[in-house]
Amino acid sequence: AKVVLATHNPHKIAEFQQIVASTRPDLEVVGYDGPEPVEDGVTFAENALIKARAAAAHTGLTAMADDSGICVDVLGGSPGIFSAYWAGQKKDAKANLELLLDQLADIADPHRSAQFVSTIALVTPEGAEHTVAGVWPGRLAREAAGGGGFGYDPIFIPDGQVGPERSVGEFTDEEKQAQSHRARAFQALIPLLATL
Ligand code: ITT
Repeated sequence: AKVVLATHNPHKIAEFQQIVASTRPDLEVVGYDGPEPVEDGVTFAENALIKARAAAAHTGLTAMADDSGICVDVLGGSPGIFSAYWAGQKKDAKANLELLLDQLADIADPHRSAQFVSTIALVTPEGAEHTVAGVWPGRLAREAAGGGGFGYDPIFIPDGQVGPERSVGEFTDEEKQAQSHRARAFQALIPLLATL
């Protein structure tokens, strides 16, 4: 089967290609360079559906879209759906994570618990729609570490690590793709892909 991945974020394309290669190698994932719809939903699922619907309509193919972000408990789930442009419309990853660290600096929260969330929408050209979600629990580091991944990876420390704790920025691509929120959401999507 062939699925178009409705994203303009090259990091997401690379990550999905690795995740799919190790779990559903028969699935052909192609990129999307069509028009970008306005993401005016108020949940990850709504925004993922908006992106997947636009790509399915534009290409006539089954489309998959990821809407994702980091949700910080003490901030009531923010940045959440606003993660990509937390520090402004430029989508500057370094400015975003620095602002988030600044916001946490003045708050007494010893745990700094947070989670990465990925919601994947799957939309067929016939109009069938599904959404699935994956969550990666952890906490925010005090400072950025590592140059791997993208976005908030250098300040996110996943739970359940054996040995010295590292940020996702210090993970290898293989380590990240084996356990990320995106990989977890894709696992939940696999049974639905079987029907394609
Ligand atoms: P598309 O809408 O084109 O897919 P986008 O990057 O704008 O690209 P989102 O609106 O879903 O996508 O925003 C996701 C943001 O959440 C992303 O830009 C990062 O800031 C953050 N994020 C999501 N997944 C992440 C990950 O695996 N590692 C680090 N940060 C992540």
